[in-house]
Amino acid sequence: MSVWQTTRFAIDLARPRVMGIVNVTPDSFSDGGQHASAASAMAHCDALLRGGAHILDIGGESTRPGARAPSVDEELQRVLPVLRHAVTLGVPVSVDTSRPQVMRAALDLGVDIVNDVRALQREGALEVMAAHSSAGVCLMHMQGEPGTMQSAPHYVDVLAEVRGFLAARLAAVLARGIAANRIVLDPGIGFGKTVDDNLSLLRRQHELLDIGAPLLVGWSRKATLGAVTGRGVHERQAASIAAAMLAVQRGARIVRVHDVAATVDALALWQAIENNRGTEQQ
Ligand code: 7PJ
Repeated sequence: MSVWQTTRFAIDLARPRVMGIVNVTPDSFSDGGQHASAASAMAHCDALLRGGAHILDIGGESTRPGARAPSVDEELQRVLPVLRHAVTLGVPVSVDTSRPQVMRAALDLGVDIVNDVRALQREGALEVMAAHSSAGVCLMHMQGEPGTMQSAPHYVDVLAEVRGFLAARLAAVLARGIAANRIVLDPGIGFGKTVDDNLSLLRRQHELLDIGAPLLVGWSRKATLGAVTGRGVHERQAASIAAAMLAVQRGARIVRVHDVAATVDALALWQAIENNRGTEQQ
């Protein structure tokens, strides 16, 4: 059965895995500033683990349209204290970044996984991963750049394009000597895609399963769920769980979510059905 090999942990993908999202973005209205945001992110790591998270994903750069990119130093100051705490918690830790300097600092700290929405395309990123080839990596598809990607997404065939991109990035990373069992792929829900594109990526997700690496997906609270349900970002838990379940049912092995405990419960039910629990009584 498939395993995602990372620096310290071999993550068994025979069962679906839940990656909990930890955002470290400073609240300029709070007196504590940087310190307060780091402390609350650390507390959030602990809360997600109590909820049953299998992996923690920690990021300091907002990819929302219009968000100002922090400097490298700012991003390091945001994420490093939280990563230092997270690596003591006994679960695999992922850093959500596109910057080679942040990847290197995180990997030097013992972080297990690099999660890059730019799929290691920034100059120097492949070299950092090659120098830390025992780490795991998630390669995500995005059309365009966060600031402008939602202005006019366009595809002839979104599945074919996402598939082609992920296959090419997988080949590029393999060519740098990173083993296939350290790599997972992500279609990048909401990253330069219309509502219809995102729905197609779920409907036809099976077309992404034989590229050569397990699939990770993130539907949690995304705009497509708002478009379908008419709900605001903080009212999308039910739709997020439904999307995570549908993605797992269609072959995704890891789901990246905000609402960890509820997703873990939903997937426990899916797993019980999958294991044929109950059939012994019939
Ligand atoms: C994703 C991510 C995703 C991966 C974000 C948000 C936006 N990394 N980072 N996949 N989304 N691998 O969570 O709404 O979908 S940030």
